[in-house]
Amino acid sequence: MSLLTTEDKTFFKENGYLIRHNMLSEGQIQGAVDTLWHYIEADRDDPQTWVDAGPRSPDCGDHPAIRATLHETDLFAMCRELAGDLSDDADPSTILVYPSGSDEWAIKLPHLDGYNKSEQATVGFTIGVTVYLSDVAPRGGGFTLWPGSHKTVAEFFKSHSLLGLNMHHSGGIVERDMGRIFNLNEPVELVGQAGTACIWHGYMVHSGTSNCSDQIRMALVSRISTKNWDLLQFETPDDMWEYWEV
Ligand SMILES: O=C(O)CCC(=O)C(=O)O
Repeated sequence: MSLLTTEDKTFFKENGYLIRHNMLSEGQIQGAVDTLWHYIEADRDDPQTWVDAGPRSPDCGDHPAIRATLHETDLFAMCRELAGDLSDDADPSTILVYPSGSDEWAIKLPHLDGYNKSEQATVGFTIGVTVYLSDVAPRGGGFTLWPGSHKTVAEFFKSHSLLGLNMHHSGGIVERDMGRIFNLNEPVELVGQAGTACIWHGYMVHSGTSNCSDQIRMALVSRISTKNWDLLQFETPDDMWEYWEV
């Protein structure tokens, strides 16, 4: 049985993302959060120590409790309904946004994600999944994306090299400021309770934001490629959906 309706698929094609709530069980949230707390350099019982704490990306994506949030939920199957046959070796990355301790909220620079760390960069995967392990209120460090930018980017790459954008020095980020290249419309900030997920196109321009709340923004981000990625990664077909299921 399909998990996504025709309307879901049409929305995804048009806007480049889908938001779903309640994608994780209580046990899955608890298991993943407990895993993250092994790495967080702060006192779990003392929220004051969470301000500007670290690390941002604990290295535990291959932990069973973290992997389960993608592979033992409907999220991976939903991605396949959109993008076709996907490689199932993707581990989620952890991205924690700690409370800043300030009321001044800011959206970071809009970017694309890349797949290598060399000087030359290219867009690195087919479809992304961001899932929250904590409740995220507006201005609480939410994942932010620019609806429709996947289509602008696809159009751009028809006449520009996929290797032509700048790789940001920290790696993994292609062209740190996409707003320099495109006119971007109003962004959407992902808010919702733990278990809220956003599935997004690999060409989606997106960003992080600062966290004015008193909670740690806990998210897992999976970047998943089609099984035949080696053959398709430099393809820029006239119809951007040619190799997709939608
Ligand atoms: O969710 C966030 O805080 C930012 C995520 C991001 O920029 C990324 O996954 O590349």
